[in-house]
Order: sequence, then C-alpha cells, then structure tokens
Amino acid sequence: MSDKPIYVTRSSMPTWEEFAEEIREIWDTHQLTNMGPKHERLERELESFLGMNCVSLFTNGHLALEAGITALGLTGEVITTPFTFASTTHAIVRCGLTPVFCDIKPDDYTLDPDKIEDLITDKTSAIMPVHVYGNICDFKKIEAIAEKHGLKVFYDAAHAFAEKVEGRSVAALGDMSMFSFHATKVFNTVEGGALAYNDESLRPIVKGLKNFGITGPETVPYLGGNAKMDEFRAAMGLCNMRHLSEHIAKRKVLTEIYRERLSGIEGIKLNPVREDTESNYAYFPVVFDGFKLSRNEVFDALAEKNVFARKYFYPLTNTFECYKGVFNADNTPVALRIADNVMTLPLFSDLEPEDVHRVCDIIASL
Ligand code: T4K
Repeated sequence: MSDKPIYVTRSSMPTWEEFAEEIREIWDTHQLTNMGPKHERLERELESFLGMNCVSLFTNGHLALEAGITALGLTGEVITTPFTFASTTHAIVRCGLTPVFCDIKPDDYTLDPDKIEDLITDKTSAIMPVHVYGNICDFKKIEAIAEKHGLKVFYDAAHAFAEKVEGRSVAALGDMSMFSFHATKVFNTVEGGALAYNDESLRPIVKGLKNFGITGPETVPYLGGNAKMDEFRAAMGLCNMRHLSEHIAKRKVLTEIYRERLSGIEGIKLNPVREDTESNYAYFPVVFDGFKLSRNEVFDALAEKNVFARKYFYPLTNTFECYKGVFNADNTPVALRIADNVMTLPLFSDLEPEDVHRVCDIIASL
C-alpha cells in the first residue's frame, strides 16, 4: 500500500486553463484591485447563492470579523466560545472588547445556549458563536436569548459556507455572518472572506471599513483599514464557485466511508448528523473518549505512517500564551475536555476513497 503523505486538507483548484481564461481580461483592463469587475461579480453571485441582501468580500476572514464587530457597533463584553481558531478570540480582543467565554455542548461542540444567560452583564453587547466544523449552532435558543436581552448575534461561520438549516441559508442567521474563503476551506479564493447580512444600511459602513473608511473621492466618514479582495482572488472565487457542488458531493462520499469504517469502534465519537441540515462536509472531527489510546498517541501513530491529521481546535483560545493570566479555562470544562481529545482527519475533495480506507486501517489496527 502507498505511504504517500496525506495532509489534513488540500486546496480545491480549477484547471489552469479555466483560471487563465478567467484572468485574461485583467490584462485588457489593468484593474488589479479596488473593487474591480470580478470583485463586484463575485459579491453579486454570492448574494444570490446565499440568498442575502448584502455580501461584502474581504481579503481574509479574520479582517472581515474585525470589520463586522466594528460595523455592528459592538462594545464592552462579547459572549463567545474558546473552542475555535485563534481568529475569533483575537478579533474581539483586537477590537478593544472583552471576550467572555461560554462553555460548549459536548455533542456538537458549539456554544451551549443554556450557559449563556448567566454570563450576561450590563456590558454585554453581543453573542459571537462559531458554527465549528460546520456544525450549526443552536440558533433558535441563542437568538431568543439575544432578543430578550437586546444583544446582537454575529456568527463566525468560517466553516459553514453553503450550508442550510431547515431549508434556510446559514448566512441568514443572526445579524451577520462571517465566512472564510481561505485556501483550506470548502470554497476558497486563495485568501479571502466575506460578511453576509441583510441590513442594507450597513453596506456603506462595511464597504468603507475595508477601504480606509473612504466612501467617496472626498469623504472619509469611518476609521478603516485595507482589507479589499483583489481581482486575482475574485477570479479564483468565480472559478471555484462553478465546481462547489461537485466538491461538496465528493466530500460527502468520503465522509460516509469514514463514518461507516469508524462508527463501530469503541471509544471513537463521530460528529453528529443533523437531519435538518445540508452539510458542506468541511471537516471530519473525531473525539477519542474511552479509546485504548489517547488522542496524542493516535495522532503520532498516524504521523508515523505519513498521515497528517490536525488537533483542531487545541489548545483552547482561553489558554493561549498571549492571554496568560487573563482568562480561566476552568470555566469552560467541556471545551477543555473536547480540545484535549479531538482530532480532525484528512478530508478534501480530491482525497481518494482508498486514502480514507488507509487512514481507517491505521486507526483500526491500533
Ligand atoms: N474563524 C474560524 C473559526 C476559523 O477557523 C478561521 C480560519 C478564521 C476565523 C479566520 O479565517 P481566515 O482569516 O483564515 O480566512 C488554517 C487556515 O489558515 C485558517 O484559515 C483556518 N481557519 C484554520 C482552521 O486552518 P493552519 O495554520 O492550520 O493551516 P496550514 O497552513 O497548516 O494548512 C493545513 C493543510 O492545508 C496543509 O497541511 C496543506 C493544506 N494546504 C494549506 C495551504 C495554506 C493547501 O493545500 N494549500 C494551501 O495553500 O490554518
């Protein structure tokens, strides 16, 4: 059997010919960036695909998060999860706000709505949940709490692009959602991200925030940075959108093989399947709970055989060195336990079914 390296993911790309054709007109116009025609086309295409009034592209998901926090006018404290990528917590802190960490549910690793209300103070302005691994948060409970207390809900939907819940686009949940279009995501624009929202009055603010706060040749009403997506990345997005459903379908087949092979193994807990959700099959997390080896031992055993899984999301963000002495991770015990025991297995659209079998054979043989 081949022991070629298998990484946790591999970027989806169009053929060279398709991309070359898409970028050809850039040589005619010489418009490389600053909201050019491809940028505008991709924004409109995403609005229609997601069924949203407004989609604003960004150079990456992280800067989109920071712009969203500013555009929504968040202040003081934001209730959020530590079981996420560094970006979610850093965005809150870099915007001068205080993250207040709420524990997660042990079944799908998203924010536990039953623990939110105890954390609300007179400084709380918002809840920032994460649809981690594409697992859609308990949005009904979260949004009911937000409404009761007059809070905004801003979803970090970095992992959830193209998903639907109860027939609705995930983008339509809450006040705003951020999607990441990084190279490692189901849909990529190399680096990239977007904010999706329905409140048209936010469009000029969001647009201004990614362009130095400038809204017209002589008007600068906002304090903004530079987070514009350029024409080459927008071109990559236009190409990748044409193949999105085919990539998701391939991921689904691979996910089903993983589930079939691993579901019977004692001590391995798989991601839950929700009947009311159309998944994008972004990640394949497994939690080792009562398995004969620890997560770290399995991780090392796979690496020895050239399979490079990842410990997404370990360590918890509230234990990062840069926040030493600031947060107490003992307040989020479920998140601590999951972070210590979870691993995401390789999953990407051109992974071969035999590669999935190879990963499962290694785990089954331990
Ligand atoms: N919120 C959440 C919940 C997020 O997960 C993220 C990003 C964000 C916000 C922020 O969104 P962005 O600003 O990134 O748009 C990766 C990604 O860089 C990051 O986007 C992602 N989450 C995070 C979960 O994973 P690394 O450091 O683990 O990626 P890296 O470079 O180790 O790549 C993993 C594997 O992917 C490699 O082994 C090979 C493959 N790969 C990687 C790159 C960079 C490719 O095939 N092509 C590539 O170009 O962070």
